[in-house]
Amino acid sequence: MSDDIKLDRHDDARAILARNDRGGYTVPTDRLYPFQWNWDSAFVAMGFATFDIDRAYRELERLIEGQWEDGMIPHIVFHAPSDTYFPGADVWGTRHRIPTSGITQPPVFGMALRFIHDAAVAAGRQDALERTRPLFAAALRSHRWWMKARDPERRGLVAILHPWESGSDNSPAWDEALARVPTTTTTQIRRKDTGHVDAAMRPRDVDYQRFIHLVDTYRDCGWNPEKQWASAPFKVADVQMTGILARATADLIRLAAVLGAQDEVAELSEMHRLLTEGLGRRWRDSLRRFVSLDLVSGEDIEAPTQAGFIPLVAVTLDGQQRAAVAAEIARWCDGMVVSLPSTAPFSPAFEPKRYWRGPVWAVINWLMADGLRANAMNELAGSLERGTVWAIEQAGFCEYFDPTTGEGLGGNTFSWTAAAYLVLSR
Ligand code: 2M8
Repeated sequence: MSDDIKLDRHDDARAILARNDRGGYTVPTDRLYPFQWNWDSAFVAMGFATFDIDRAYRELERLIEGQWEDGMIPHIVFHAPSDTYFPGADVWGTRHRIPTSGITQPPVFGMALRFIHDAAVAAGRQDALERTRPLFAAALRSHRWWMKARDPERRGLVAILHPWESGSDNSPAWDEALARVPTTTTTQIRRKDTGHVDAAMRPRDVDYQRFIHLVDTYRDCGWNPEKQWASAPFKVADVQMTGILARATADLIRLAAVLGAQDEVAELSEMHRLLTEGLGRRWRDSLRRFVSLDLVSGEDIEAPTQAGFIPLVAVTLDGQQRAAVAAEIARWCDGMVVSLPSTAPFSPAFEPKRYWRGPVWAVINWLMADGLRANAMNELAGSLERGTVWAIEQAGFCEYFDPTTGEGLGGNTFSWTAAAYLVLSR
C-alpha cells in the first residue's frame, strides 16, 4: 500500500458533494439515486460538517421535511420528480405532504446531529444550540417511533420489515427470511438500476420481485405500523439497526444534557439500557460476533455479514470478546486487497462484486472503525480507515469496492463515499 502514489482528494470530495446538491439536500449519486436517502444524508451531513456547518445542518433539516406524524423518518424523500429510479413515489402511495417512501433506514441521524453540534461548538458558532434543538426534537420523535413500532414486544431489538430498511438490501443475512416472501406483485416492476449499473453488481430480479411484494403488502396496510407488524412476511430483529439506534440514542442523551432536557435524558437512558441489553443477548461466542434474529422462524441468522460487528458502536465488549472480534476480523481480511468485505470471503454466499454480498462499503468501515475505537481497538480501527482512504484514492468515489482487487464498482461520484473520505482522512 505504501508504494502507491498518495493522492489528496479533498477538493474532489467537496466537488462531489456540491455536484450532488439539489438545494440543501444531497442525492446519493446522479440518476441512479435521484432523491434524498435517509442514512446517506446523515453520513453526508457529517462530511459537510468538516467544512460547512450551515450546509451540514441544512441536510438534516431537509431530511425531516419528510418525517411522518408518527415520528418515522422515511428512507426516501421525493423532493422533486425524476423518472430515473424505480420504485418512485407513485408505487409507494404514501400520504405525506412531500411524497416519501413508506419504510425507514438506519437512524444515523442522531449520530450525525451530535457530530454536527460538536463541530459547530468547536467552530465557536453561537447558534449551535438553536440549530440543534429542533433537530433533536425530530430525532427523539423518531427514536420513540422505533421503540413503539419496531419493538412492540420489548425485546430490546428493533426489527426491519423490508431488506431495504437495513440499507444492506441483498445481504446474505436476508436470504432465508426473504425466500419465504412470495415473488408475486400487483405493481409492475420496471427496474431502472440495471440501466445505470452492470446487472451483475446489483440484486437479482427475483430479489426485486420480493422487495416489491413487500411494498405491495404494506401499502395495502395503508402504511399503518400495527397492521404492518401483524401481516409482515419478513420480520428481522437486526443487530446492525439496533446497534446504530443504541449508539444514536447515546448521542441524543449527550445532546439532551447539553440542551438541559432532563426528562429526555431519563427517557433516552431507559431506551439505551433496553437496547444495549438486547444486543448483549445476541452475542455468540462460537461465531465471535453478534447475530440477528428472524422473528418469523424464531431462528438466529448466522450468515457472516458485516452486521455482526456493527453493535460495537454501542456496546462495550469484555476482553475475551475483543480478542474474539479481532481474530474474526483478521480471518475475514485474510488475502483481501481492501477490507472489510460485507460478507465473509469464506462464505459460499460471498460475491465480491455483487452489491451487499461481499463488496467493501466506505460508510460501513466508518461505523466499524468508530465501534472498534470505542472498544479500544485502535490499531484495527486505524487500519480500516487507512484502507478505505487508500481504496478511494486509487479507485475514486465509487459506491463500493471489490475487496479482492480494490476495483471501484457500482455508481460513481458517490456522496457518502465522498463524506467518508472527508471524515476518515482528517
Ligand atoms: C441502496 O438502496 C436502494 C434502496 O433504498 C436501492 O438499491 O435502490 C443501498 O445501498 C442503501 O443502503 C442506500 O442508502 C441507497 C442509496 O445510496 O442505495
